[in-house]
Amino acid sequence: MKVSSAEFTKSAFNQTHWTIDGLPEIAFLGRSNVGKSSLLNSLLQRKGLARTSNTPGRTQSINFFLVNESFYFVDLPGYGFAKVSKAMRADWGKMAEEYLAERRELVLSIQLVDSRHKPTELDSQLHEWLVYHKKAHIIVATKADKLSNNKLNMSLQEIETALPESKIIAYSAVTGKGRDALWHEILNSLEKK
Ligand SMILES: Nc1nc2c(ncn2[C@@H]2O[C@H](COP(=O)(O)OP(=O)(O)OP(=O)(O)O)[C@@H](O)[C@H]2O)c(=O)[nH]1
Ligand SMILES: [Mg+2]
Repeated sequence: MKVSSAEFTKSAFNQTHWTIDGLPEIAFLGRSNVGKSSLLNSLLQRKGLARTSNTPGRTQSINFFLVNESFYFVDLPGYGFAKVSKAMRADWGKMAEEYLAERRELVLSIQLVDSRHKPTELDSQLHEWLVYHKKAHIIVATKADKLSNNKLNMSLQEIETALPESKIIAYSAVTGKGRDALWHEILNSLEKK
């Protein structure tokens, strides 16, 4: 995929801030620190476009990035980092669930899970929500460079058991592993629009 332009458009803290040009959107979802912003930068091959950090909870708003002037990547805040984790109904819930439930422009949700760990309870809840509401989605297992091939394969099986019936792609923002496969899925969902 040739990315000829990619730019930050805006941060949204509520629905009135969402973009209004009707272009299709691909959303990145997952717990804090799982690698959402890194994945977005890696796909676009733009270092530092979406801010990344070791501090969980870095991305607090819904951030829109316009790609090739034809669709948006949408970076959602990470969930499950606040100690007061009243599940998805807490802060994350309000903003993100409203977006997921109501956003017509959304053509694909990319759910990120850490390839080194079993999916968490919140990962499962989000996944069940996506399946139940029949939202087009795909699972990306991040930080694949941190595991041997053998361990990665075992981990992918665990993820498949925990989050069944969804396509899973292993990804590394460091090596670019999974980049072509994920772009393929993204372009497919944009065509279906
Ligand atoms: N080795 C490795 N590190 C990664 C990868 N992706 C992300 N990281 C690291 O993981 C940390 C968190 O990455 P972010 O992209 O900021 O995570 P995020 O999901 O956007 O986090 P929040 O915005 O806080 O929700 C950073 O230190 C990244 O450098 C990867 O594929 N491989
Ligand atoms: Mg982020």
